[in-house]
Amino acid sequence: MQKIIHIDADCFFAAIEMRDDPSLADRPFAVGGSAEGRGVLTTCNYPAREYGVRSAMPTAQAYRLCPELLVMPVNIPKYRGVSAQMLDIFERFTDQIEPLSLDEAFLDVTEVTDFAGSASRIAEAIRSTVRTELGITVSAGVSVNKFIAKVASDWHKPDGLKVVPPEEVDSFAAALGIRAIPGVGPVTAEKLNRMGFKTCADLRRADPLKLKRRFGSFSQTLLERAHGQDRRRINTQRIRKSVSVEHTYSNDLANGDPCLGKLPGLLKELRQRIEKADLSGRIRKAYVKIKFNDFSTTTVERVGTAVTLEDYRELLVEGLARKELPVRLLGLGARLDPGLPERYEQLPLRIENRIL
Ligand code: TTP
Ligand code: MG
Repeated sequence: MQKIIHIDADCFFAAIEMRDDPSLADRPFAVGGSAEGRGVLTTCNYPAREYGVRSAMPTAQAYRLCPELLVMPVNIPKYRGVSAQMLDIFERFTDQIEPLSLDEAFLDVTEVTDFAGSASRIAEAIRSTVRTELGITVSAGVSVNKFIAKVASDWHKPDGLKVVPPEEVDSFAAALGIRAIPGVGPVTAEKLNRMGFKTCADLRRADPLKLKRRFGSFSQTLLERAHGQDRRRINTQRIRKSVSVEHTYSNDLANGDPCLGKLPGLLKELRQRIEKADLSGRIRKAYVKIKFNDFSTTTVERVGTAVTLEDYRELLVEGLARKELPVRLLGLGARLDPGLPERYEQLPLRIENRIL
């Protein structure tokens, strides 16, 4: 059985601004574009939520609901920094991390032996570490799969922990409204409502064939979630750990100068990739990979924050000396500081498009 923790920061952007200016904490406060510029709010603190102010709401509308609302401009680089710090903290507990957005991640702690392997205790330790080191609060959900853990993290928000132990998953899921199922938006919910299904318990009684005719392959997911089941694993691939280029040569290269001669071209390509993905600030190591014509592979690496021809030349010379064989493949790469995962880096851009 899996042990999954879902972490989601509380009013993330607003929490960071409140940390940096505590006078904001007790008054309704939001982060977003200006009303004059027809801006939209990214988020707001909990006092503002009492007035009905919400994420993605036009700022002008928010002022109508709450005239004393204070709106601060968005500072994405600052929030990205805190996001990376959160990720660093998670990594002290497990390497099985799947970030979903700037303030949200799944952690698989099934194999963790610290804290007597207790996922609840790990979640509490993470929450308190984030609070002490970063000055913001996160809520956590703990359960046997992603679906239930994610629903649970919302349960006692803000600054809450909800654990759904294995024996309670069935009844916990039964009571959920169908909108709790990821992928069920307003349109699907309306269709399901018209078929008489409002809760997961209702959905369990559905005729699978009818459901299939209506929703195709999604019907399987619907039924699984209705029973509190979710077989999806943690996807750790989203954290980019390196950037590289490599070439397999149609004719093996003689071990020596012909290989060194390929370096400038490969390095040019690598630099283009680094630039395109905006990764230059995250380089921690340079490495060279060599595959000899006996198909054995070797890599040589060294610490460095820049990718220089001189470094790669030295690494390549060192690697080539390991075997006196012709070379099939050459690769150049840079290992990255975990920083922010790729998908994640795109998120603020999407947000910027939407609100600014
Ligand atoms: P959320 O986790 O959805 O919201 P939140 O952290 O502000 O509040 P909660 O306590 O309910 O979790 O989103 C994280 C951040 O992403 C949020 O602080 C601001 C940004 N965001 C937007 O820019 N636009 C949006 O529409 C949403 C929902 C969030
Ligand atoms: Mg959040």
